[in-house]
Amino acid sequence: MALEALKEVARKIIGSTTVDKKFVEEIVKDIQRALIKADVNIKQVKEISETIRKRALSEEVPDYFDTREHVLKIVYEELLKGVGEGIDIPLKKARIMLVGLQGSGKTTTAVKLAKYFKDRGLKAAVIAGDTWRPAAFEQLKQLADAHSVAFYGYKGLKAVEVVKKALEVAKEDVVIIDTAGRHALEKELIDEMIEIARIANPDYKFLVIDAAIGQLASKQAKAFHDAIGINGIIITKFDGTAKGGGALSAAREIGIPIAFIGTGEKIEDFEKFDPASFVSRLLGMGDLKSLLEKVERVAKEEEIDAEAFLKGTFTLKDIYKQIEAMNKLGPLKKVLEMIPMLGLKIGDEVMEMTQEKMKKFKVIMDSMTEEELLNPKIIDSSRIRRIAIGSGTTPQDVRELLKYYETVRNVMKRMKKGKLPLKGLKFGL
Ligand SMILES: Nc1nc2c(ncn2[C@@H]2O[C@H](COP(=O)(O)OP(=O)(O)OP(=O)(O)O)[C@@H](O)[C@H]2O)c(=O)[nH]1
Ligand SMILES: [Mg+2]
Repeated sequence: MALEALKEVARKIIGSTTVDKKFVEEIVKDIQRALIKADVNIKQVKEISETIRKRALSEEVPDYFDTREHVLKIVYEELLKGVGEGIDIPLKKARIMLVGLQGSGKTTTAVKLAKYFKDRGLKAAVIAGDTWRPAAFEQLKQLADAHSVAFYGYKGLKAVEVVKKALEVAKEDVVIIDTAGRHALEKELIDEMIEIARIANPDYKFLVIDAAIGQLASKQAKAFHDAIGINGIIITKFDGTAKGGGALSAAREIGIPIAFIGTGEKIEDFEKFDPASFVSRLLGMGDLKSLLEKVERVAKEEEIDAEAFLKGTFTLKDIYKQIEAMNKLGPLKKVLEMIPMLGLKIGDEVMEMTQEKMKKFKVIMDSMTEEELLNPKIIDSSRIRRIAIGSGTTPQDVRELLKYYETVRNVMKRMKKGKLPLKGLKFGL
């Protein structure tokens, strides 16, 4: 898949040593290339890459990110804008009608959708509204049976009649209507579609689009939208094409949200379209969004501590809080894997050591008295020995903690304003 190249871009940003104008231009070119290859509409490619360039070159980097994190965040945010919206489908009673060109994946998707709702505790059924292709009835029935989804179909009736009759008897929460596909939109098909939509009055009319058609999706979606008013798009076969970006940008172009994505032939190969996690995955970053938010939140908490210090004291208690803030981010190793905080390049060994040390420091501080925590100056060698014994560590460990405290304290002392160079401090263990 061409969009895979975006993972490389993310890696390049993370691995960079200097983020200057030249580097930003290079990244922007890489992104352009990846999007064009993925068949994203050229106008959108320009828009996205221009905004990334402008922001990366002009925005001030906040304290709590380094330049690379900041650029990565910009790339993430602009791609997110670029993929368009998702749609929230409440888990309640609903009628869904599927339309689309021949072979786009409607019948398979009907059962995938039914299974999706079934897995979430609702009863689901499918209706065989394709009466044009002789094998359509059996195909849907077999798939439905195989996944214990209720099936309604009546041979010998016209599609409109089938839907009418089925809706009279179907008592399931979610009812999904499969319809006939054609090579192109013909009048007969359009009329039938309009009639089914009128009779069924669906809550959702989803257009099923094969990702492989790339940018042609736009024309297709417009035609269906004009005919019956689509309120969601399902992109299928995202697994098998390099052109997936085309359907994505078509959705954005005509302003219809993407509801689901089909990623394989199996019924399980189906997911709700969640723009944030979709883009995170494109960048190979796991759940980048919540991670970025966490870093920001925790960094802000620390900043408040810093203000307190600047007014008066900075004690071991602040170090304790700092360590706890780091712990809130989750396993340090994982965090560092995703976002290279502070520009530290640390190997596994050092990283484990660091986390170990954090734990040790905490244990040591747990063995101190309140007085010692608030006024570390009073800790002399006999106290150091007692604390070491109490915490099951060595006097050397205790000294190391005190030294770390002093270092941080000195850095902070040198600061004049309320802004904190959090970067150097957080993982400066
Ligand atoms: N790889 C892959 N194949 C898919 C996906 N969705 C559907 N297919 C395959 O695409 C082919 C066509 O799927 P159908 O569900 O029959 O498509 P349709 O739109 O109902 O086709 P018509 O009824 O003839 O218009 C089948 O071989 C499916 O297994 C998907 O997400 N990924
Ligand atoms: Mg079909």
